[in-house]
Amino acid sequence: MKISTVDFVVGVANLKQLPKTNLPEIIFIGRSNVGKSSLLNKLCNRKNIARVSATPGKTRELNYYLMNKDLYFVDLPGYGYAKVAEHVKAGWTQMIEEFFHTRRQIALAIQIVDARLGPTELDNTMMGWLDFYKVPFLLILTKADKLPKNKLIIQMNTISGQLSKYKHLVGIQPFSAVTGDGRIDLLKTIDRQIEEKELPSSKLVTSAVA
Ligand SMILES: Nc1nc2c(ncn2[C@@H]2O[C@H](COP(=O)(O)OP(=O)(O)O)[C@@H](O)[C@H]2O)c(=O)[nH]1
Ligand SMILES: [Mg+2]
Repeated sequence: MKISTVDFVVGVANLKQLPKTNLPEIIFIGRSNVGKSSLLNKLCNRKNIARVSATPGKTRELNYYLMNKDLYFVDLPGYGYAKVAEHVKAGWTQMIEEFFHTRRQIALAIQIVDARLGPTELDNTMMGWLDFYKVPFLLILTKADKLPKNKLIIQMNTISGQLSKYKHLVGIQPFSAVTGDGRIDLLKTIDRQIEEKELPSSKLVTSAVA
């Protein structure tokens, strides 16, 4: 995929505001400060597509970006920010779970974790939901530039062993927003998942014609 156009569409604070389209969606998930905005910007080769909030952890919106006029990148709110009130966290939790459960057009969820730390408890909770609701997901180890190559390989192997229980995990890939390493592979995985998502309906069309 070559990204030619990026248009911000809507910030969804309530699932009733979700765009009423069938375009495939790629969703980006991670705790605050993991490097989600940097990854999105690097992926799109833009300086600042991700809207920056003055108060970290305060934006509770799912930000929809229309890519090349034919798919959405969805930036989910970062979680794990300590200063967020419990009732706000609970409301958000419910909304995200319902989103995973009902949004059929999600082609891939990209779960972003720090390459040095691996998944935290909250990241594991998130991946547990994704797996439960049968959402295909990819684990990205970002800030990979902060680890020497051999350490990165060991980390990938260790984490891959820990995640073998998940049925809907499609892969584990390193990424760096500083060097751009992993960018092409990530775009390839996104392409592949969109193709797979579109297969069932194109099969239908073919058999209807035949
Ligand atoms: N070395 C390095 N630093 C990164 C990388 N990605 C993000 N950062 C830094 O991590 C901090 C948080 O990044 P940001 O993208 O704002 O995180 P977000 O809160 O998840 O959107 C910033 O200081 C970034 O410069 C990376 O791949 N490598
Ligand atoms: Mg951010």
